[in-house]
Amino acid sequence: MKTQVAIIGAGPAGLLLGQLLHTAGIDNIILEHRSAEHVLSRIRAGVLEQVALDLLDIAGVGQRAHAEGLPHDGIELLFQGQRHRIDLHQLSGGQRVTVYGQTEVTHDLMQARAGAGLTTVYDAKDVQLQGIESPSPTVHYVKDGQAQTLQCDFIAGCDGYHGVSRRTIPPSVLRRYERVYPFGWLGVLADVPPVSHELIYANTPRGFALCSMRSKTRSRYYLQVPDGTRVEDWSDQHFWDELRLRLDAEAAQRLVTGPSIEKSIAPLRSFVAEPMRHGRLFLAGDAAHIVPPTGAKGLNLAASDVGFLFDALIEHYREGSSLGIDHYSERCLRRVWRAERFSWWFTSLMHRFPETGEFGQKIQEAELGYLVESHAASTALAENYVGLPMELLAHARQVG
Ligand code: FAS
Ligand code: PHB
Repeated sequence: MKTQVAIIGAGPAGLLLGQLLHTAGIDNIILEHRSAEHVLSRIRAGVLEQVALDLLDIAGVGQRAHAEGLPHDGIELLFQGQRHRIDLHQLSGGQRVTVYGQTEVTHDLMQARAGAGLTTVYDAKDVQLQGIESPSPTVHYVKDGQAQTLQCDFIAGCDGYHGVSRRTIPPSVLRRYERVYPFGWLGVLADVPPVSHELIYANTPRGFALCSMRSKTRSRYYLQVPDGTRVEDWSDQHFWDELRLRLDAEAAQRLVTGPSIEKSIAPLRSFVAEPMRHGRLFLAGDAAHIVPPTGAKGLNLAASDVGFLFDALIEHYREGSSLGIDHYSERCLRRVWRAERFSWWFTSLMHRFPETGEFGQKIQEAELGYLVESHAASTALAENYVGLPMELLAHARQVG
């Protein structure tokens, strides 16, 4: 088989890139090593920045996100038993975020791709990338026991943190930056109405909690749990009881509980691999970077990487220019590191770090008290949370 762009991974990064390239008439094939059902079964991100919504619109798949997504103008910070609203819309000069689950984004992109008759090879095993430093790289894989080869001009490594793409960049070239946190997030999805119409981020001496949602009838809650916690040790009742202990009295009283439809633990880490391009291989999304989900940046960074790559590939194929390709890594990493900083800062502010003891808790409460009283500090939080401006996308916008 032959294509212009081989995309490794059918998560949000790979599917969004495939749909954007299709709108520009650039041929692409996606190789995914799991089934479509498995990809859709993963419960992950819940908050979209405007940039991500814009890219879904350019890809022609934004309709449901606009119709069913929940625009959010603010979030609440809970500490010392009190909730304080951060007016994102007012502080960011009119911007907002949209609550729309990653599962729905993935579903919409899968449906659009199938509708366009584009090729996605699911259950593609033993994917290997070769010749990434040559002008005609190849991808080898096994499908139904048969060895296959895909020839292409470029490879987009959208295969997440555990994928094969990043590992194909020579160790002498790749630089890794990482911080692993001593805790994870125990998440529960339940068909119960959200405790509040906006997200509540809680800093408590018992640990962090987050109250989020997927719709007006489906809620998503998270509790900070120590490293090594096993999900089987947490009954639904244990989860709801602990969540109540981390909420203020009004929210604890309003909380509606019910059976979990999904329960899992996500480890927290900050990670960046540089460069995000080597030869004809481009890394995008979790393949290149991981953020702790506190700042709701993971999915949104994947979208902005894809926006930069889409812009660069259009420029290459339409104008024969390599400017965007040559600057891809630098353009992505500038935005990646700012999101890494914000996610690290917000995680450091909101979570319990045993090693910093009572003094650390008091310092966090002092910073939170200053933050909610300071217009400057709240503005800094708001403009990072809604997403920093992204010098888009001259070529991309012409397509959309
Ligand atoms: P993904 O990991 O989503 O997709 C990569 C795809 O590549 C997968 O389908 C995988 O099966 C496939 N793949 C892997 N290796 C392959 C190979 N060798 N060959 C072919 N295919 C291969 N972000 C938030 O903003 N908020 C959250 O609350 C949040 N929660 C998260 C919880 C968990 C458990 C995890 C792991 C991440 C979470 N994230 C969250 C971040 C998450 O949303 C990512 O940012 C997002 O999935 C990134 O999308 P992709 O880059 O497409 O990577
Ligand atoms: C979610 O709804 O899954 C979610 C929302 C905000 C975050 C992280 C996760 O910061």
